[in-house]
Amino acid sequence: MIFMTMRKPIITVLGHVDAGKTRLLDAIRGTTVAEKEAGGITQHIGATEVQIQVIKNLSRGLLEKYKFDLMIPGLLFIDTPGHEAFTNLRRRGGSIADLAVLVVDVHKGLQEQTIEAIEILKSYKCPFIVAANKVDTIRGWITEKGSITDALEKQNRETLEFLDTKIYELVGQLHSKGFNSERFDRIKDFTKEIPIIPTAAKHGVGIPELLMFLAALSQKYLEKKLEVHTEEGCKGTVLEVREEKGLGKTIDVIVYDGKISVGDEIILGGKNGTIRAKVRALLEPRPFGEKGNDKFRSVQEVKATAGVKIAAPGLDDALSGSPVREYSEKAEKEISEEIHRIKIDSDSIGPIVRSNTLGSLEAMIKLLQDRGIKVMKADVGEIPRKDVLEMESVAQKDRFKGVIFAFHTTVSEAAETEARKRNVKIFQNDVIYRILEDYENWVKSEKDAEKKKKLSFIVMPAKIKVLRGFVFRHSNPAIVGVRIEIGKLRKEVEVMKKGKVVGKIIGIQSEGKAIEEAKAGMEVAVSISGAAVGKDISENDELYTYIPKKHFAELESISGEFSSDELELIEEIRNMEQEKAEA
Ligand SMILES: Nc1nc2c(ncn2[C@@H]2O[C@H](COP(=O)(O)OP(=O)(O)OP(=O)(O)O)[C@@H](O)[C@H]2O)c(=O)[nH]1
Ligand SMILES: [Mg+2]
Repeated sequence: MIFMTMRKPIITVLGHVDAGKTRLLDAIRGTTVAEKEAGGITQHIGATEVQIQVIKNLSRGLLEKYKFDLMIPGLLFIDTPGHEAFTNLRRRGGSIADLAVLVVDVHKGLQEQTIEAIEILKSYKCPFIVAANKVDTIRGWITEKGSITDALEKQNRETLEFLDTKIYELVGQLHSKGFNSERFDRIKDFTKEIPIIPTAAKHGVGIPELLMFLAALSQKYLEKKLEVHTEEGCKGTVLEVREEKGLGKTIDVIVYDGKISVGDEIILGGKNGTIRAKVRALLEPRPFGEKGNDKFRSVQEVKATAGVKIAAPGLDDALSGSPVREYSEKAEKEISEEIHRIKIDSDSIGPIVRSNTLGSLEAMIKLLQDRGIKVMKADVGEIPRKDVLEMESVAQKDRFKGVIFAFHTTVSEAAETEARKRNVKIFQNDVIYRILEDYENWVKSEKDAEKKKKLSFIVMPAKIKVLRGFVFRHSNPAIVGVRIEIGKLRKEVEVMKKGKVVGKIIGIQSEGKAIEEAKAGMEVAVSISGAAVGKDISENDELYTYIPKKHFAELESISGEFSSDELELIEEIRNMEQEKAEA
C-alpha cells in the first residue's frame, strides 16, 4: 500500500556575499524562542524545520488578508546558504530545493553573485522570492520588530519613497534578467510576479511575511511536487561529506522522499563509481538542553522531508551532490547512469569542465548548454595535464571549443605549464558567470581580431571617378585627382577600366598628406603605376578595384560588413571580371 502525504518544501537561501543570508537564517531560527521551546522550530542536520503552526501564529491577520489557507506541514530551510549548497541540492532534471530566497542588499541591488544565483535558479527552474534586506539602514528608518507590513506603516514619507526607489530599481534589474517582480503587498497575480519582501534580518523584520509567502507559494504551485511516499525507500541528496570524530566519513543528506532506517542498504555516487553501504547510524543534532556526551543523538528512522547524518562503512569517496537511494538494482543503475551522464565523453567535440562537486559541475554544464556550448568531458577535481593535451587536439579542429573550464577547482602545475606551452586556454574562477563572461569576451576579441586581420588582407571593392582638370602627371606614375564613389580605396590594389587592369595604386594623398585608405565621398590624388593618362585612362573615367577571384568568397563571408551599395559593387566587379575572362 502506498501512503501519500504532503511534505515540507525545501528552501534554500542564496545571494551575494554579505547580503545577509546567514543573518536571515539566524532570524528565521531565532524568530521566536518560545516557539522553539514548544517544538515549533527544530534543528536537523544541515537544515532547520519551521512548523506550519509557527507561520500561522506569526502571520496573524496576514493570512486572512492574502486569503492564504495553509495545508503544508511546514518549511525546511537548508542551513548552509550560498550556491555551493544549492547546486548540491540536485536531482535528475532539477533541484530538490523547491523554492529559494534570493537575498539582496536593498542599497546594492543585483550584484555579481546575485546574478550568478539567478542564472543557476533559472537553469534548475527553481522558483524564488526576493528579500530586499537591510532596510533598517535606509535613512530615517524607524525599527519596528516583526512584521514588515506593520513597520511600513510607521515610516515617514521620505523613507518610504527612498525604499520604493530602491525596490523599483530592483524590479528593473530583475526584469532585464527575464523576471517580473513587485513589492509583495502590491502583487496582483502570484503566478506572474515574484514577491519582493523588504527585510531587516538583523532585527527580524519581515520574517513573518517571508515565511508566509514561502508557505503560500509552495502550497499553491508545488502541490504535486510535494507529495511524498512515506512508506517507500528513501530518496535524497548528499549535501556534504564530513569526517566526524569516532564515526569516520559521514554524509549529510537531505531526504526528500520516502524513509530511511538503521540497517537499510543505500546506494550513492562516489568518486570512483557507485557506493553501496549499510546504514550503521542515523544522527540528528541533540536538542538544546538534552543530556548526552556528544552533539548528535541517534535515531532509528527518518522520514521525508528531513536532514540527517548517515554513518556507514565505506563512505570515504562519497561525492557531494550525489543522489542517495535505498539500494535496489534499479536505483544503482540509475545513479550510475546519472554520474556517468555528467562525466560522459560526448561524441561532439567541445570543452572540458571540471568542478569541485557534482552539483556545481552540473550547474556549469547546464549554463554552458544554455549558451549552445556542448561539453565533451566533465568531472570533479583538479585539472590534470592530460586535459590540456586533449584540448589541444580539439583546438586544432575548432579553437573556440578546445578550452578548459575550471570552476571552483584548481589547475595542476603540470597542466598550467603545458597550457602555456601549447596555447590552450584555461578559464578558472569561483564565480560561474565570471567564467562564462571571460570565455565570451575572449571569443569575441579573438573573432574581432581574426576579422580585422582578414579584412586587411582582402581587396576591398571601390569605384572611383577620375576628376576633370586634375591630371597632375601623365605617366610613370600617372597622378590624377579622383573621387571615391563607392567603397574604400587602398594602396597596393590594382584598378581596372571596363574589366581590364590598367595599373596599380601606389600612393594616395589627401590635402597634401599621404594616406593608406580613402573612403566613399573623399576626393584624393592617386598615383597609378603602369597607366598613362590619355592612353589607358582619361578624365571622367570610372575605375574599379580589381578583386582577385579567390577573394570573392572571403568578401561573401563578411558580407555583414558592407553597405548595400558596396554589395552591389562587388557583384558588378565580379560580373565585369567574368565577362572579361570569357571574352
Ligand atoms: N543593518 C543591517 N545589517 C545586516 C542586516 N543583515 C545582515 N547585516 C549585516 O551584514 C553583514 C553580512 O551579513 P551575513 O548574514 O553574514 O551575510 P551573508 O550573506 O551570510 O554573507 P556571506 O556568508 O559572507 O556570503 C553582517 O555584518 C550582518 O550583521 C540587516 O538587515 N541590517
Ligand atoms: Mg553567510
